[in-house]
Amino acid sequence: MTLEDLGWNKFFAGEFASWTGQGFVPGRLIRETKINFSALLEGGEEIDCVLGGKAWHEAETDADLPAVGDWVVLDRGEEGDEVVIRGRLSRFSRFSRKMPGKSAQEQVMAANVDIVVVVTDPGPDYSLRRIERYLMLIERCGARPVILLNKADLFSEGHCAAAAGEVRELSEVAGIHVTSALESQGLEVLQSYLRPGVTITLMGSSGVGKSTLVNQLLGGEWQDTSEVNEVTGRGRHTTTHRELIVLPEGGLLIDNPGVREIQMWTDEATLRESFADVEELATQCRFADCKHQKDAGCAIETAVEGGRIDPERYQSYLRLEEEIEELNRRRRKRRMTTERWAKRNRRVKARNLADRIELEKEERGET
Ligand SMILES: Nc1nc2c(ncn2[C@@H]2O[C@H](COP(=O)(O)OP(=O)(O)OP(=O)(O)O)[C@@H](O)[C@H]2O)c(=O)[nH]1
Ligand SMILES: [Mg+2]
Ligand SMILES: [Zn+2]
Repeated sequence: MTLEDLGWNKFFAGEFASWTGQGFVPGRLIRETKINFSALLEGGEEIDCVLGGKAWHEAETDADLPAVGDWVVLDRGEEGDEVVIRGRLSRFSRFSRKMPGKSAQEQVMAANVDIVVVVTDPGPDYSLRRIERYLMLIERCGARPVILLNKADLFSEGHCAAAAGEVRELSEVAGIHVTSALESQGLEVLQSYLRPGVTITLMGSSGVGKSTLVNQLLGGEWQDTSEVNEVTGRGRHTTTHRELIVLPEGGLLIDNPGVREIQMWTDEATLRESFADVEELATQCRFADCKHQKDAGCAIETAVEGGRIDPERYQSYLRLEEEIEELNRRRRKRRMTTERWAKRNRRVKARNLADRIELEKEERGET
């Protein structure tokens, strides 16, 4: 297995150039758990690794942290040492969503992907609004969009074709295919997208057949590491970890756990940009400290009254600073964790130093 088989190219080689000569090797992250990462190296060796303190520090937001699909700089250290991620190479693309919950911040679900395949069905999971949201996120990611209407065996041909037609209305560029993972129908279309070094990530709700598709493409040999779902009693295997799989015939697939919430993410710059015209008006208010709420000579309120600015948009603008504050709160929270970590690391170092002094004393026979 060459680096190219794993998706390596000139872009990453250029990114890695500044790291050479220090004994580091590049690796592609294939798995992430709560405690560590797994990476694939040239030759196909799989190793576990942890994030280095400096790399952690340099990440300003969660989205900067390494994610599955990322190329990282690995320090193997001495024999028996923990392998440490020293840095993350820039991404050519990333598929993100809004972090679940209140924060509007970005969560990277897969890095360096060429194609995002959204799996759904023409039945219970089918939602044009959700598909539309996925398409917007994929457009932002820069990857090629593909929509699969899976489980075709459960529906009439006419029904499947009608659903595919509706999805086609949403996008002219997306690849739209009707498949049945169970009956290996239409899988050749997925195969046609797969080439050595091409990375495809599979997204969609739980139970739509993402893992079944992966398994079929692997010739039914893939052992999913998930547990059987005891609750439904249907013996369903629910994927619990995001995982990048290298296909024997070339190409890379990322299988994801089912997604419940798929929303647009945003950041301060994007938020401010979307209100650039209102901010411009604010410079024309009579008072520099205008709160734009019943203040005399407020240019924004005048514009709202004159129908030049939508009242709802005006309300969102008033909440803008609050929202930005919310975005930054999360950032600060991350920083605090970092500092706590640093403190703990210093304590560990201090303890090691104390141990060493103690040991040296012992060796000199002073104790
Ligand atoms: N009838 C039919 N059943 C399918 C098809 N594809 C998958 N299934 C079944 O749907 C169930 C869920 O499939 P999975 O592949 O585990 O779904 P998933 O998308 O990986 O789900 P999560 O891992 O929870 O996100 C399994 O019982 C599959 O056998 C299909 O094309 N037709
Ligand atoms: Mg799965
Ligand atoms: Zn004003």
